[in-house]
Amino acid sequence: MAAVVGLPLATPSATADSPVREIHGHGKQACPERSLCLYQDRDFNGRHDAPVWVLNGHDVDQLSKYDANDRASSVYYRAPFAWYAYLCEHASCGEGDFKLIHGAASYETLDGLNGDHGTMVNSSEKRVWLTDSISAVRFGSTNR
Ligand SMILES: [Ca+2]
Repeated sequence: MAAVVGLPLATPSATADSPVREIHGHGKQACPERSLCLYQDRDFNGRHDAPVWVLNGHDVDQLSKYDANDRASSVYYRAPFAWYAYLCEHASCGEGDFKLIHGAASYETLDGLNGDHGTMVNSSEKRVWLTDSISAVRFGSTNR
């Protein structure tokens, strides 16, 4: 299987050109295919509808632009396993904690995950607590 390196993971269309759109819902089934979904609350918003920020595969250096900074508490990446993304503590994925996730992965909490600290080219493994902390998401290769 070919690796996806440095390319958008979804083809933008005229009606879906924003890298982030906010929907309301709960459960993993609320996440559209080929999307990375950031849920406001734990356990994919539990049993109640709440904000879900849907990312379409384009890097987002500042979730604050979409009123989504430091707000996500669970994540589902509804995509093939070969796709991957970095959840970052700080804007532009600068120095700080981050977590590499693969397509099909889901995390009902973002607390105490095995992640990394540093920059994406120079980091060391550590446990990360990313609940209400994610500020940026990068997709694809680190070689960009
Ligand atoms: Ca943050």
